[in-house]
Amino acid sequence: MKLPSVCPLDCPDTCSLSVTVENARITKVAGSDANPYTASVICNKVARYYPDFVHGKSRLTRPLRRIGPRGSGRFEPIDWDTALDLIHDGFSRAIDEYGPQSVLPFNYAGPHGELAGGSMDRRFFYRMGATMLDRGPLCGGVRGTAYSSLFGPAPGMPPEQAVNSDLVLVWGNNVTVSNLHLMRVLKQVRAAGGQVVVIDPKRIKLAEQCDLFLQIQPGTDVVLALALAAELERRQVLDMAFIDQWVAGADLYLEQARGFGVADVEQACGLTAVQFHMLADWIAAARNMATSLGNGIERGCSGGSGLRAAMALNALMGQHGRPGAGVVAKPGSAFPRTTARLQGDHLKRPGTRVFNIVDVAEKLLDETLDPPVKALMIYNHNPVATHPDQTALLRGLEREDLFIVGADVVMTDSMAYCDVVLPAASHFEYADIYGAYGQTWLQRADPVIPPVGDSLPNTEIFRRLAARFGYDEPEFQDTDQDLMDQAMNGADPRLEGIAPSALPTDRALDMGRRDGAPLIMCDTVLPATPSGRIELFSQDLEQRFGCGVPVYRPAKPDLPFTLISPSSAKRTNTTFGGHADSLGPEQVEMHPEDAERLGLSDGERVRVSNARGAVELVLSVTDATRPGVLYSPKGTWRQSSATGLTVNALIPADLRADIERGAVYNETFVEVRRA
Ligand SMILES: Nc1nc2c(c(=O)[nH]1)N[C@H]1C(S)=C(S)[C@@H](COP(=O)(O)OP(=O)(O)OC[C@H]3O[C@@H](n4cnc5c(=O)[nH]c(N)nc54)[C@H](O)[C@@H]3O)O[C@H]1N2
Ligand SMILES: Nc1nc2c(c(=O)[nH]1)N[C@H]1C(S)=C(S)[C@@H](COP(=O)(O)OP(=O)(O)OC[C@H]3O[C@@H](n4cnc5c(=O)[nH]c(N)nc54)[C@H](O)[C@@H]3O)O[C@H]1N2
Ligand code: SF4
Ligand SMILES: [Mo]
Repeated sequence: MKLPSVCPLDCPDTCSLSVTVENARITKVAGSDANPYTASVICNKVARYYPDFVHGKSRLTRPLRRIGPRGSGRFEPIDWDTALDLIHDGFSRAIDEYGPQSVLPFNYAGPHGELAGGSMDRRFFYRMGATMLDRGPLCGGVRGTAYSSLFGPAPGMPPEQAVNSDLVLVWGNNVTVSNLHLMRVLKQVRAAGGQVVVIDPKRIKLAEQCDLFLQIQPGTDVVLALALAAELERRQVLDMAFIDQWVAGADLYLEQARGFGVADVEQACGLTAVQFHMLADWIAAARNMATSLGNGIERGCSGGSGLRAAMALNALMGQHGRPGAGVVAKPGSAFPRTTARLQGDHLKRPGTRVFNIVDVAEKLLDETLDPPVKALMIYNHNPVATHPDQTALLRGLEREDLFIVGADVVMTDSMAYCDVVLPAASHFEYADIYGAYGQTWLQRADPVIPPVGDSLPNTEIFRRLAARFGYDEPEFQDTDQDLMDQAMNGADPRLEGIAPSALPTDRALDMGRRDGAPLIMCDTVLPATPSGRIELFSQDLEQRFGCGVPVYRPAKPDLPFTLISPSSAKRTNTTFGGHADSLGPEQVEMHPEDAERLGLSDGERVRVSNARGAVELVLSVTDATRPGVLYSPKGTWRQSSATGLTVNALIPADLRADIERGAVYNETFVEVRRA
């Protein structure tokens, strides 16, 4: 039997799926054409690993109680009532002695369904008065604020629209790995004679199929983008009429840009003057330029500035207002989400403290924190494997006086630290409604199999927890169907009069239009900033972070190599990290010149280290990376490294991006020797 579903993983594409089910077991996962953007194509990892993720030996099927030391993975099964009692006891002990803010929900965005991602759980913790979490700094927060500082909360160009472009800048976006369906659009652009430029420290697959590849030094995008603005001004090719009408802060911006020139690009970015001028020529000549920015740039000390400066080029060149001219970004804000209603924002207690998610390890280890964190609930998240400064987080989780609850679909490095582990149902086992963050098609899915073992969907886990805590308000009585109807504005005409909970599962609905017209910035969509223009100077960022215009504040290297750790084709973050292809040591790529100097050869085990820790990896000698830059994909599990630590142990938590104090994964300085 083939049934429709949707991929819930943390991936911009949110594919529609066709799932083969035999005897209540998933035997095959393939793409479907319900979503015209993903059009029956899915990535290999989902096809290859999902059936085993759902039914394999790592799957959690019963609630568990820890019987061994933290991290040992020794547990005994218990029933749901016992689990709920233990959680009630643990949280109540903390609340009675230190107040509700001593409880911290520690969740990120594992499942991207609106219900599983954040609904009943948020209501539960808001009602409790637990400490709140600012989750953006782990991922996306820098890029999000960078975008809204220019455009406000308005959608950018949906990815399909870039077929109308004759120049596409793919900047810090590993398309074939993490944004697969943009490939089709880029192929169409090139087939029509357009050009694709890739700006990335690594020669990614797309770099071999593009017209110009700029292998930039990590963290220096802001230098390139500011110098381009100054060069284009010098050539007198800026679109002054567009700037007069649509742009605010261009004077202050250009004043900053004039401080950067081709010599800085050569020195900081490691690019040649020929490359720089070629890109300037192409930008000057483009009829419709689209800029597609991934998350690579945000994970550097000047990441927010790099993103803003890259986006500013379209504004200065008048590259908005036409199909195919603009910034491919924030299609997610096209969905008629009613998140405050779904998550019960009215239950928030004013004055409750908010932690930056990247600070959690530091908070757990801070003996002066008042109130201290005494109870934690980890769900939709595998922080041990994904946070910077892994050893600090592990030390925090080892605190014997800390009560830790976890909920996940599978046993993970983080679940191994919990006192009570709850088995979560996978999205194949519950109904949910799906927006997306990389495209504009609204989807819904019904369960395709019953819950495996005693697992329950997140919504039901928190409904039961609320009941156990005596929270009897109507917010905790809502069914999943009610929640779906509260997740989106059912009155939006694009829903065609269908209630969100009744949306078809074999067809996606297009949110990429307003009043029937395509989304075009400075035409059908207006900048939603205080000035109503694209703001190249941001008052807000000036006040909060001292960078009203983009600034270059690089980290100072204290070791010979810069390590970057972006997406892997084998995993989504850590998801599928327990499957065969990820069990062995991960690779680290090094340039042949560096390998020769160190006397290292391809395929041998190396130890990559700094003051924070050491990781064992397998050396891959390749000129796909720059001299001095190492590349090792994120998301490995601890078992993959002989040291029990992953690359995240090397990443500093005290180095932060210029805006939103975002995590800096890509300016990690390390040394390498034979293992
Ligand atoms: N070195 C390095 N580290 C990074 C990054 C980097 O670039 N380099 N990037 C960062 C980025 S981009 C991100 S987004 C973060 C991601 O960090 P995480 O959110 O920790 O990563 P995921 O692997 O997506 O973890 C999600 C977990 O949710 C679980 N899950 C899935 N569905 C459900 C459900 O319905 N219920 C429950 N209870 N659990 C569920 C999954 O099994 C998985 O264990 O990592 C960051 N870490
Ligand atoms: N297969 C797969 N897909 C994924 C994920 C995954 O883990 N695996 N993760 C998902 C998540 S949570 C996210 S947030 C997205 C992230 O996906 P992307 O937006 O693609 O982000 P990254 O993979 O972090 O990095 C993208 C590219 O930026 C480059 N890069 C690194 N540093 C710099 C820099 O300083 N400047 C420039 N110009 N480029 C740089 C990297 O080499 C990489 O090629 O992907 C999602 N999709
Ligand atoms: S991970 Fe991304 S590309 Fe792969 S099936 Fe899911 S949404 Fe599609
Ligand atoms: Mo992410």
